[in-house]
Amino acid sequence: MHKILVANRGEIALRVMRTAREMNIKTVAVYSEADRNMPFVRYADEAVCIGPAPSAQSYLRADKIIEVAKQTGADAIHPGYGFLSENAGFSKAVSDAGLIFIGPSARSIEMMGSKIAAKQAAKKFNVPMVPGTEDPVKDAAEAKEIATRIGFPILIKASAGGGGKGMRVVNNEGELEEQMRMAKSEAMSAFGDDAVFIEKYVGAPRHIEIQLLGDQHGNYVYLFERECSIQRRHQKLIEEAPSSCLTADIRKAMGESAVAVARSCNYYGAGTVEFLVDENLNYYFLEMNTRLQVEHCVTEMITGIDLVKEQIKVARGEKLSFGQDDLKMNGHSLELRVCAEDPMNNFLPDTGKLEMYQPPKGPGVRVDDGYEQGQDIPIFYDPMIAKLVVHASTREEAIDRLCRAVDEYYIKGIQTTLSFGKWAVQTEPFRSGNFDTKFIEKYFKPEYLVEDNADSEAVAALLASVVWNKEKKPTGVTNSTNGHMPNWKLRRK
Ligand code: MV4
Repeated sequence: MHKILVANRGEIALRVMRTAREMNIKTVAVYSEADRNMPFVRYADEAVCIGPAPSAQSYLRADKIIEVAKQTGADAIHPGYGFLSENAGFSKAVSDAGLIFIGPSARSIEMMGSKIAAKQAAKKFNVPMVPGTEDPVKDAAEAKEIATRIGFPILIKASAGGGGKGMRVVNNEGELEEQMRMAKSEAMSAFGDDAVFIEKYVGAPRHIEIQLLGDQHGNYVYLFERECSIQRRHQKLIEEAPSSCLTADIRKAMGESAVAVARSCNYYGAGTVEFLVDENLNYYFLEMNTRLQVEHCVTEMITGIDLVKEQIKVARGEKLSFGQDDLKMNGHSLELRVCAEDPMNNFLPDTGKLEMYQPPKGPGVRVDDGYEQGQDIPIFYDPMIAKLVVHASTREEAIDRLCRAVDEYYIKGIQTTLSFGKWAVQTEPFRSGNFDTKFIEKYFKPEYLVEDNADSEAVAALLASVVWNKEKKPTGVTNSTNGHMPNWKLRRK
């Protein structure tokens, strides 16, 4: 493999290109008209504009992307996450064009894309599942039978859904008929497939996922878990590895179940198996994500494995160079997604210009970002602008390190989730490890960030004085800051 086309943008495009460069593989960026000045475009050895800003006219143009790969002499395509990464048709089209898709086969993507097919495959390997159905439920009468057997509340889920899309909670028999009808019609219009299935509703579960790697020769390893319970509207905000609630025995059992799910669809490449974990630490298979995930970095930090490098090696047909016993967890890692969203205002997207942008540095800090100072955050794409990842020997030290890094992180021009992250990791439930997917709903109030806001007013005042010193002040007056940034965070919270 000599040249990889990266069919993505922003931080993940850069992330993939960095590893390619370390492996002496050339890179091709494809970009939309909105992204011409982005760092990933400059970082690539070659870059080709593939269309206007909307994704449907650029990053989702499979035909165009494959054409550019051929024109530039790329021999492989890495899809990143989102966009075309879990599109079975794209995986197949790339292979049919004589190129290597750095990801799983079209068949694996297709099987795991159907939640019903995924459950049926996993069931043969005795993977634990929430009580419910592994077959499509045709109508309300059948749904009623199932609900009577497993008891309310239940969840109706779309087979073609996933990631929380197309789910409906049903609390009692009275709601059943209406919810079935709505679920099916929603599934039809969203996915073109009205197949639904039913599960017992697990009230306040944890969301824990297992990272795995498989090669094309049937070898598998699991790279332990990521705790992803801190999320909002099915968008994760904080992830960590390891989870503070698993025992070594449960970790091993979940790891082996995850590998069984991967085996059930002859999976190869990097993949993630999602589980729900209840308060008694029972775990249940939810779905498999057939891509490199946003939060893969926390796994890299605790295992020392470069997941993109392993993806590339597997795609080249190599055998995994390590086995399960070679893998050890080292220390603790936390990731905070830095999104252009306003946590004080219902996490609404906040677009605008990154007037100032200074990421944190120092021991145990990794920032995977996609923008730089002076750039506009386009409205066309995901609002995540960076991932702040820390690593330390213990969970407590990782929390302190994340807080320190948030203090150093300096962003002006847009609201971000940084203040939320610092608040969240310092709460008692987070510190004690006693939290679930209802964390934000249960504990968060926008007022809790007001103190941070007062702080940013102090920052604004200090900045004004810097500008005044540099630009407006009559000459002859001594300059106490020399135009450098003052110590702008006055106190630790
Ligand atoms: C569930 C559940 C409770 N019971 N299934 C949401 C994402 C999708 N992968 C599955 N999801 C859920 N499935 C049963 N049987 C609760 C959720 C869920 C959830 C799961 C993980 C992380 C956050 C969540 C937020 C709300 C609901």
